[in-house]
Formats: sequence, structure tokens, C-alpha cells
Amino acid sequence: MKDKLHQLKDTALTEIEQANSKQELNQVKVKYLGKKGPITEILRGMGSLSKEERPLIGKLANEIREEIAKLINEKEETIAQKALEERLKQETIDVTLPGKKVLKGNRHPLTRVIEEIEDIFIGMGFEIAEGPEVESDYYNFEALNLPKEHPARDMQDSFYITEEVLMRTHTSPVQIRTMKSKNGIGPVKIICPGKVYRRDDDDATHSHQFTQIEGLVVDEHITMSDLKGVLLNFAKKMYGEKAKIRLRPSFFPFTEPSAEVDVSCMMCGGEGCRVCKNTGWIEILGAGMVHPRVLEMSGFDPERYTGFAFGMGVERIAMLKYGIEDIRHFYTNDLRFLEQFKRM
Ligand code: 2U9
Repeated sequence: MKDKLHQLKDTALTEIEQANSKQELNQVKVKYLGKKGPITEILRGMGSLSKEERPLIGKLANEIREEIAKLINEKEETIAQKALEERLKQETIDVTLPGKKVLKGNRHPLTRVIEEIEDIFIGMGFEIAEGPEVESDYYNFEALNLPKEHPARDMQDSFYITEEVLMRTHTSPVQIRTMKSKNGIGPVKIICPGKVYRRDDDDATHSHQFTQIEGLVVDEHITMSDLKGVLLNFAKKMYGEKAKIRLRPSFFPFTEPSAEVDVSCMMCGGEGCRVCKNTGWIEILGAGMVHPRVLEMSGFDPERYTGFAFGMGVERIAMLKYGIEDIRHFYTNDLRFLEQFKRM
């Protein structure tokens, strides 16, 4: 029995030695230490041994079992350590390898100009309002003092979807919607940036879809000098403190009186150059006092409230700012164009 135990120990040690993975070692463990293993069997069969032999064999069997268990534990640790070393070796990062190039995007030049203009007006206490690009004839024309058959509707040939629904030709319907939401109680002080649509043939200075920013202020005691003050401050913030503005009489159905607004040429400072065609002035805006009928139709009492409004084409402002000669550059997404506006 003693010999059998020693033999068992020798084969177990060899098998532990030869086990090269967690799984193999586990098999050895089950084989020698499991409930159906040879040592358990020997211990179970001790009843057939003599009284003298029993404690000796019992002691030896337990010692051998403990030794086998200890060696298996040690081997387990060795295997785990080796696996860890292997993994670390595989996961080593070579910090000297060149990095992957991360391509950075940048904001579209129109977005930059819109945000710049928004910031200037937010600084004067304006809020930003937005509305749908698909509009009803009522909000786009009727409520702006452009009834059906009004000749001014021809000024802006439109994309109609049905007889009553069209792509908005300006962002003015957003101002109408905002005024109506106020139930006739001022103040209203908003700018409305957004895409607008007109049936134009595209060329270097025209696009059937372009971007407008319009503004509207309605309150008691609003006068034309408030309009001039706001627009002069806008011009100074946009083009520098030396900027001047001038108003020339004009006509829009939704404002009375109406004006076209020029800013002193940002290229030559008013001296006269190619950009301002030697006039010293560049037209950037249209504006006027809100027509009393427009106020009334949107629920404001024109006896109590007055207001001013203005509108500008963002592409034109951006073209002047960056010296872009063709409006189509904004929409064709040529990276050679767009990448010029990186980190500007
Ligand atoms: C309401 C009342 C009045 C908005 C205005 C202009 C003058 C104007 C043009 C500039 C270049 C359009 O993009 S452009 O072609 N806009 O000249 N826009 S006054 O007047 C309003 C708007 C809303 C309720």
C-alpha cells in the first residue's frame, strides 16, 4: 500500500510538471484530488487494513494529498503568471510608432458669419427665432401686406407646392408667427436666420436657395432713430469702429418708410476702390418702419405700437468679408474652398 501511494505521488508529480495550461492542470487536479480519485479510494478502503497499518497509511495518504494539492497550487500560479506575461507582451504599445492622423472638420463659412451676426444682435438684447421653411401663402405674403394679385409678388417668383403652400421666399413669416404668439403685447425683439427660396437662375451672384437674417423690433415709442442706432452698432461690430452707414429711400410693401442701407466700404474705408465701384459705399441691408397694416394683422395696435425691421442676405455679407467671387462656392462643397476657412 505504501509503495502504491509513493508510485501515485510520482506519477502525479510528473503529470503536474507536464501540464502546460490551466485546463490540463485542472484535469490532473480532478484526477488525483477528486472524489473518485485514487487517494480517496485508498482512504475509503482503509477498513481492510490491519490496526497497526491504518494510522500510518492514513497519515501518508493525507501527506501525499496535501503535497499534490500544494504543487498544483504552485503550478497554477506559474501558469497564470506566464499567461499574464504573454498578454503584456502582446499588448505592448510601441510609443515610437507614428500616430493616426485625425482629420478635423471646420465650420462652414456661412455658419461662421451667421453665428457672428447672431452674437452681435444677442449683445443688443435680441432673441433668435426660427420657423418652417415650407410656409402657407398667408404667412409668407398675405400677412406682410402682399395680398393676392399684388404686383410685388412678382418681385420674388416662388416655388409653390400647392396653391396655398410654398417654400418661404424670406424669413419674414417667422416674425409674423412670433408677433401672433405675443397676443398684441410687446416688446418683440428678434432676429430670424434661415434658408429662403426664390425661383432665380443660378449664377455668380444669384442662388435659388440662400440664407437671410431678418430682424424685428416692436414696442411703444420705437422710431427710425432706434433703427439707425441698431444698424450703426451692427456695422461697427461687424466691420470695425470706423464704419459708417447711410440710408437711401426705397420701397417694400411691409415697411413704410423703407430704406436701403449702405456701409462705408470695408476695403478702402470709403476712399473708393474696385469693390465699392469707387462710390465708397456698399449696400448690405434693407430696412424700414413696420407697416401699420402688418402690425394690425398680427394683433398689435398700430396706435400704441411701432416697430422697425431689416433684412440681409448672409451670402452677400460673407462674400464681401472673405472676398468670395461666386455664390455657388457655398453650396458645391469643394474641400479646396472649405478648407480655406480653417482656424480663421
Ligand atoms: C415683418 C415686417 C417687416 C424685413 C425687411 C428687407 C427690408 C430687405 C432684403 C435684403 C437682402 C432681402 O435677402 S435680401 O434679398 N430684405 O430689404 N427686409 S425690411 O421686413 C419685415 C419683416 C417682417 C413682420
